[in-house]
This record gives sequence, structure tokens and C-alpha cells, in this order.
Amino acid sequence: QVDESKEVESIVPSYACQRRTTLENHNTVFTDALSLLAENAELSDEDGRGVAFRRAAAMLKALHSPVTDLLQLRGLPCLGGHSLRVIKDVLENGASSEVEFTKQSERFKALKVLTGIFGVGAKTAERWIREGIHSLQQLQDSAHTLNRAQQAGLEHYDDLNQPVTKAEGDAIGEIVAKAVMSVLPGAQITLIGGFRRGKLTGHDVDFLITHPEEGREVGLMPKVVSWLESKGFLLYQKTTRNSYLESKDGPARPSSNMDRFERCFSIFKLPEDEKQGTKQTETLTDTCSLTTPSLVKDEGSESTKRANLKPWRAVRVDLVVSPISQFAFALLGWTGSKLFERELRRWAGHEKAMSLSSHALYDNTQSKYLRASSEEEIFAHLGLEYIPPSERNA
Ligand code: TTP
Ligand code: MN
Ligand code: MN
Ligand code: MN
Repeated sequence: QVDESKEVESIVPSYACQRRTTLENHNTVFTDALSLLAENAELSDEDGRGVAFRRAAAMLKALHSPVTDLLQLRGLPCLGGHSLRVIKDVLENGASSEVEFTKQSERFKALKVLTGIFGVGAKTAERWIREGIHSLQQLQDSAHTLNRAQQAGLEHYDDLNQPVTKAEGDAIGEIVAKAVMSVLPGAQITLIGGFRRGKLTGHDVDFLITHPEEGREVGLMPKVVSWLESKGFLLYQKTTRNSYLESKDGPARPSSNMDRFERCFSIFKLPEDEKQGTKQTETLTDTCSLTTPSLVKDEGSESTKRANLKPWRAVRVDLVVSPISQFAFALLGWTGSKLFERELRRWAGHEKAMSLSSHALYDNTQSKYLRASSEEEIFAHLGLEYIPPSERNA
């Protein structure tokens, strides 16, 4: 007796990597609520609950019309009892009481503020909160010594918590390209992460670097970093060398989801003039006010930073270097979304007896690695329909 016209979708596959999820979302009131509960669970070291909320939210993102009645959810996958209660609450009351309670809670607010510092994870934040530290001021007043990443994170807190625009991402791409071409002509740079999926803003900018000749990419990162440092583009950087070749546990079975490429987590100093690029004339007045000597003189002070009157902005940038033989796997693994990646690996393991990582795909039945030089080939190996980056926004 379900009203067919009210049904939002007849068949929705249960793995996010089987679905096309664009940025257009007809169910934001539900997905925002579930995402907040997922975030709270992740910040509270309850990853299982976090994934359950993320899966429920992702399923709703894939629907083509708004859910207006619980009956429409019959037969849809990924909805556990807890998620259904949240959806029901939103449908009946316009908001979820659990979400509202969580948002107001001192604990959640403190976790958000503290993990908003680059270099501070859920565990560290939790420890500080137990000591009564709930704000940046309390942290600064405490006796805690911060590591180099956290010091940089605190120093550039406001900039790093302001979303990065696509224009800023492109400006950084030009700088990275100049650096890479200066130290290894012929190398290739690809925008990855959220911007490759078509997002208009992100929390950082991600790039994958390779060279068409296998082996030429070895040792590239320190050279790129030196070039960037010599030009004053880096406020912070931590380079990790490739640990893939030395590992003993087999390439497709890493001890964690972290891959082992040569990589660099950094904070860029993006000058305003680079950021504005060709639009410089339109924003001439802004540019002039930014370089007024009386304002520049004040550059380091807290108040100036908060008013953002300095002629540059701090932006988080991730750089990854991959050998060409692993490029397709690295590209697929670093394009996201995080849930889409997790679902690809779950599909590979549970449905195909394969192990997928950002380095390789291993077929446990045939006991061999499956090669691929494009993302399309990897989807084909996995028996999945190809999903382009813009539809991986699960
Ligand atoms: P993020 O940059 O964290 O996420 P994002 O680009 O999707 O979102 P945002 O716009 O907020 O920046 O990660 C990008 C992808 O890289 C994501 O799919 C996970 C993957 N990744 C790894 O494979 N290994 C890692 O160590 C990290 C940090 C990310
Ligand atoms: Mn739609
Ligand atoms: Mn990103
Ligand atoms: Mn990133």
C-alpha cells in the first residue's frame, strides 16, 4: 500500500562505490544532521558509529528528490535504527533533538575548536579537555609544549579554518607546477582530493606528482620543497619519504589505511597578488589597502591577523609523489571522497576477494596483482561501473 508516486527511489545499491553521488543534494536537512553525529562519533573515538552515520548520509545524498515521509525509506539500504530515529525526528519536529543537544554540548564545542588546530587529532583534544582546556586561550595559557605542526596550526588558526576556494587552489597549482618543472622537467601534476571532484571549496589543496618514466620521480619531493622554501612559499612542511619498497607486509595489505608514498603535508604562504591572478585590476582597491605601510607594519599582531589585513594567506597543501606504475591507484585513492574510498576497499574485500590500496590491487583468488594504467581499468577489475570523480561525492 506504498504510494508509488511518493517513492523516492526504487533501487539504491548498498555500496557507495556503486552509486553516482553528485554535489547536488536534495536531502541536506537529513545529511547535515547525520554528518554532525558522524563527526561527533569520530571525535569521540567511536569510528564504528561514525561510519554507520556516514553511510546513512551518503545513501540519502544519492537520492534524486527530497524525503518527505518515512515510508519512502522502505527498502533503502544503509539505514540503521539510530539513523532512522534521527530522520524521523527531523521529519516530525524540523530538527533532531540529539543533534541540537550535541551542538550545544561543551564537549563537542571544545573538540571542534581544538581539533581545528592543524596537527591536533581527537586523542590529543580529548586529553586536553580532561584537563579542563576548552579554548585556544586556555591552551596557550597552559604549560603544554606544542609540537612544530601544532605551533604552526595555532599561529595560522583563522586562515586554516577559512575554506580554500577553487581560485586559491588554482593559484597554488601554478606555484607547485613552477616548482616541479624547475626541478624535474617532464614531471606531471594532477589536482586530486575534493577539487578534482568538482567541489567549490575545500579544507586544503591536494596534488599528485608523477613522471612518465618509472624511477625518475625518486627523490623528487625534497627538491620541490627546497625550491618552494627558497622562494618563501612555505610556512610549514613535513616530508615523509616513500616506505613502500621497504615494507614487509605486502603492498596491498598495509597495516593501516595510510599509504606509503613520498608525501608532504604543508602550509603554503599564498600572496594576495598570486591569488588574485588575472583579476588583479578588479580588486585594485583591495590590493592598495593591503599594502598600506601602516597596516603592513602591524603584520604579526593578533588583531591584524584576525582582520586579515596581511598581504598573504595560509593554506594547507598536500603533495604526493607516485611512480607512474602506481599512478592510477594513487589517483583513485587520493580523489576521495573518504567514504567512497572506504566503500571501494570494502567492496573489493567483501565482494571480490581483492585487496585495494593506493598502490595496487591484489586478487586473492588468483594470487596475483592486477595492473592498471587508468581509473577505468581499476573499476573494471573490480566489476564496478566506472564512476567519474564528480560523482564520487559520497
Ligand atoms: P582530504 O584532503 O582530507 O579530503 P578532501 O580533499 O576530499 O576534502 P577537502 O575538500 O575538505 O580537503 O583527502 C583527500 C583524499 O586523500 C581522501 O580520499 C583520502 C586520501 N588520503 C589518503 O589516501 N591518505 C592519506 O594519508 C590522507 C591524509 C588522505
Ligand atoms: Mn538529482
Ligand atoms: Mn583535500
Ligand atoms: Mn588533503
